[in-house]
Amino acid sequence: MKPNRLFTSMFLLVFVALGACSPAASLPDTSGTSIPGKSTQEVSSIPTVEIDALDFSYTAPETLNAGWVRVALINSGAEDHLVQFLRLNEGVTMDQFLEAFQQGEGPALALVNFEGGVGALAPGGSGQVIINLPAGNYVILCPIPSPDDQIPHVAKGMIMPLTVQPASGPLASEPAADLTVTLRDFEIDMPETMPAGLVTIQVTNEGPEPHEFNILQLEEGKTIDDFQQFMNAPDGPPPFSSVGGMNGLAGGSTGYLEYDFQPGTYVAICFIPSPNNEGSPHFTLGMIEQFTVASP
Ligand SMILES: [Cu+2]
Repeated sequence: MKPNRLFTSMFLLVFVALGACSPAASLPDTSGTSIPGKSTQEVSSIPTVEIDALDFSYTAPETLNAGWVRVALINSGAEDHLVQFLRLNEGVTMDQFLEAFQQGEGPALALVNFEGGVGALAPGGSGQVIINLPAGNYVILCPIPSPDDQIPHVAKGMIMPLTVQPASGPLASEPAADLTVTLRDFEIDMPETMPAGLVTIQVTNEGPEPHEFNILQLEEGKTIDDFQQFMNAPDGPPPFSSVGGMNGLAGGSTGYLEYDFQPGTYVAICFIPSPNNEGSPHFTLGMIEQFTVASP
């Protein structure tokens, strides 16, 4: 190829690329304006990190900046997945964490701080949360067991180290919320009905144990009793599907769940085990609520 020909091709490429981009670029930026009373600038100034969940690994950046960050998870796998951010305690290495994990969930969780994440999503699902990450060494992982062999995904490779470096430049401000959900040992304090459509929910954990606000959508006509029955004695397909939520937050911390509610019946639930109660999951101790989303 002659030099002038190359130049022409490059020019054409750039021209075509610009042409393809300009219609989108000239559209007004509508991101964040669908929530009344919310400042667009505030929403758009929070950086977004995209994480892809696969069977059984993550595609995610290795480094993030400290501060408020929007975590957008897509489940590209064939099983349910979530992403939990765990900050390793000062001086704890990933290897030490993995070693502790061999001894059980309890010893491993004693070495980390729960920093939130996106709750369990069915295959093809997506969800997003806004969490405030302090600088430090992290792991992200999925503890969900496979339905066929009951082996947790984390043991199949669904764990990844991640570094959160001290922020440089201005910090994004904390988002504004439309609704509040409060978690504590052992209850979920929340409205009995949620509005249809896009809402930002402030999720605060008053502790002392770590808690999560995971959301399950019940099949048409099913109730929380059907859910309980299934958990006690699984028989046939589950009467619910996993539709995201806020994953584990340490006691005393707050995160935000950006959620687009469809009409239906739901269960809010915390699956985190309690070390003070023989490892019983929190929902068996009271952290489970049914709620509805009415048609708009
Ligand atoms: Cu809990």
